[in-house]
Amino acid sequence: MHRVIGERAPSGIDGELARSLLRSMVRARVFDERAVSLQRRGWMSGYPPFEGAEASQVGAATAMADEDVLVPTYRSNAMQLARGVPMADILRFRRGFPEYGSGHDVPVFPQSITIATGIPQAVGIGMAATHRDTGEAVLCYFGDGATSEGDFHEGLNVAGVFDAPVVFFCENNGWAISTPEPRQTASGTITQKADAYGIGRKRVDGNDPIAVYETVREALSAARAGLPVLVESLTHRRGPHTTSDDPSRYRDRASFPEWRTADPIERFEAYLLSGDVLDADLVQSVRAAVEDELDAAVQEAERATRDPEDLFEWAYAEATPALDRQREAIREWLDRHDDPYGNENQNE
Ligand SMILES: Cc1ncc(C[n+]2csc(CCOP(=O)(O)OP(=O)(O)O)c2C)c(N)n1
Ligand SMILES: [Mg+2]
Repeated sequence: MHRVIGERAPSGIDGELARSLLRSMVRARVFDERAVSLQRRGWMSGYPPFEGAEASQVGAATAMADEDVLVPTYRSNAMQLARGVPMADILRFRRGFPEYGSGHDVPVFPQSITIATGIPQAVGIGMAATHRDTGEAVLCYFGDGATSEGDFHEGLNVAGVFDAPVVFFCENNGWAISTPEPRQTASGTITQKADAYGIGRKRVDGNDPIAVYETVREALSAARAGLPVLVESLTHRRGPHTTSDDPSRYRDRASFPEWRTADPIERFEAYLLSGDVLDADLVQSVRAAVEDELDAAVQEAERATRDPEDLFEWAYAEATPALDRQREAIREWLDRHDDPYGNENQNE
């Protein structure tokens, strides 16, 4: 029997919004788990899990207006998912086929893997929106480690001077690979750096999706009105940096407070159950539906195959003589071998 559930979560937030945040968090978690297991069987060469950051990323993504632009990194796949980027696109990108997209219309830039490069780009995107008077704001995602890069300081400085409509969303997960937060900066907080550049600042419990949602919503509306904001979302990386990393070599979880390392999904589910806005089986039923969605997305992503000559396609408008020679050498080599890359049975 279906229980009638309340319309308002304990915080006063709309019940449907609270349930939708939880659904997106669970969907992201299941995606993350599947991606790790796909990597473990060699389906893709590496994967950076976001486990532990679901509330931070889903809360922030849900606060964005449809036209707002996301500037993501390799870690922020939960944000792309919550914004509506198809799973198959993310999987294809991670498998090495970034050019095979579905053609979705979510305003999201390619993930930057080079730390902090998205920050000045986001400021440029925001300034262009102001110049064209199109009204969108930009949410630029990056990690605690990015705040030690020159790009961070240059970007915030220019944003402050030109009132760029940008929210700088720093997800402080406590680690930059093996560098812990206290070795990243001697500042008391990351957000206080905003004062130096004359922009707004806000620190939030990144494991509380409602708090992140409300903080980012306010920050985006301040940004639209000409005040860029630096938001620091405090959470914790529960997994390794990437599937190539062994955090047991360096990590000391006990040095973080319990609220920071808590599982955001368990915590939010318990909270909503206590407020009587949730059916007890919601998480299980979302999990089952997402497993099916993933089966289809993996099959779709597997359909992308590469012509070895693509290697020569995406860097130069006109090939150089050296590239022409290399392309010819590969053609000859391919002619001498049947199915040299094992494409015929690569998905078995
Ligand atoms: C400019 C640059 N320097 C170094 C690296 C290598 N690198 C990859 S991830 C990373 C740590 C980034 O930490 P943080 O910004 O906290 O993001 P997180 O991985 O925790 O999401 C580093 C140093 C890089 N990708 N780009
Ligand atoms: Mg980090």
